[in-house]
Amino acid sequence: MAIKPTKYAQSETYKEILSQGDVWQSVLQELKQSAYEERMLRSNNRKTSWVFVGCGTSFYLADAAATSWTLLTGEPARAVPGSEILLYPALTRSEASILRAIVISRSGRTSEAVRAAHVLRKEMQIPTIGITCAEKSELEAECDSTLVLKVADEKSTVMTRSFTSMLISLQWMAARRAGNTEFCDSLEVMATQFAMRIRSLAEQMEAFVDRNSFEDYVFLGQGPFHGIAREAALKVMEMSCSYSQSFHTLEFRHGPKAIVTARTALTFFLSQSGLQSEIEVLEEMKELGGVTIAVCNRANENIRRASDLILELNLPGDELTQLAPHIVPIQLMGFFTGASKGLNPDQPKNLTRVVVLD
Ligand code: F1P
Repeated sequence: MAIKPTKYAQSETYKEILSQGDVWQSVLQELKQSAYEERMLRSNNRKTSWVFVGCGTSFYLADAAATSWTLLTGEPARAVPGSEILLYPALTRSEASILRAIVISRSGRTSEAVRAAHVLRKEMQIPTIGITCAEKSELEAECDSTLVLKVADEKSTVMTRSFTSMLISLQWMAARRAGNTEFCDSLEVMATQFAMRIRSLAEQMEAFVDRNSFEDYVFLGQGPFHGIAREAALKVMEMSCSYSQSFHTLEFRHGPKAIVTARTALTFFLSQSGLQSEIEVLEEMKELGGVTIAVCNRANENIRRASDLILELNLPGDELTQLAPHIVPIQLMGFFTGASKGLNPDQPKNLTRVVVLD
């Protein structure tokens, strides 16, 4: 679907952000055709616990994937940055139950991720799965098996469609492991419908950033949406060099709300599971004078009253299928805010596409 003429049409990052609905559909088709998960995910009926590993955006992906995994399979799962496997291996080695590891890396070349896969598989004898967007990577050489999502790879330095595509793939694998084919089908419906929604969300966010500028950016989410809030904070930092933080929504009352002013943008990733409690925090921050942004599936009257901007996804299905779409409006916020500050989101300051250590 052609991009409407915009001053950003030449930007690889912008094009890749807008390509997500379409790319997700291709990723789900590839997963359906691949016998990948049969081999690696076959249930051994003994409670397995999972450790998800990554660095930077891939660590926050690990966070959202681990919480999704537990909600879909009932198996314990947690996210660990690659550096913790290397510097504090005892924290992982001590796990009593059967452990499996999933190491996430868009490039498959991030030193901490590749070395972590080696330690997990070779030194801890933990079966290790890799997931990446690059073929024949160093990570693949260190893992028992690797899922390669070539179609989701990107030229952009910051991770956008690779983040959402790898997250959706891990959710799909968790649902397959749990025998939940209905969830896999609803991911396909979500991807098709979101492809039709993404442009109006981009127009909404572009207009909002044109009208507003902020000193502080705060992102709030509970459960699986907390990993999304952490990634949102990183995206705005990476693309616009702004001061940005993330918290569990209800935790924001316990001190951090001290920073709220009219120059603070507070973005709420509203879940269906915790909606009422999360709306109470939204209303309280509005009363404190903050500028409030709600990213939700469907807005009700209370949300409309307490929000300066509402990004409504209007998608069918389980709230977990809407996890990846929730980050897209904030990828756009980071992009437009960076551009409004005269920065080039395609070449973010101080960043390289991969962190390779000696
Ligand atoms: C991870 C990562 C990116 C970050 C930057 C440096 O890369 O930290 O999240 O935006 O591009 O690399 P990878 O291990 O997923 O390739």
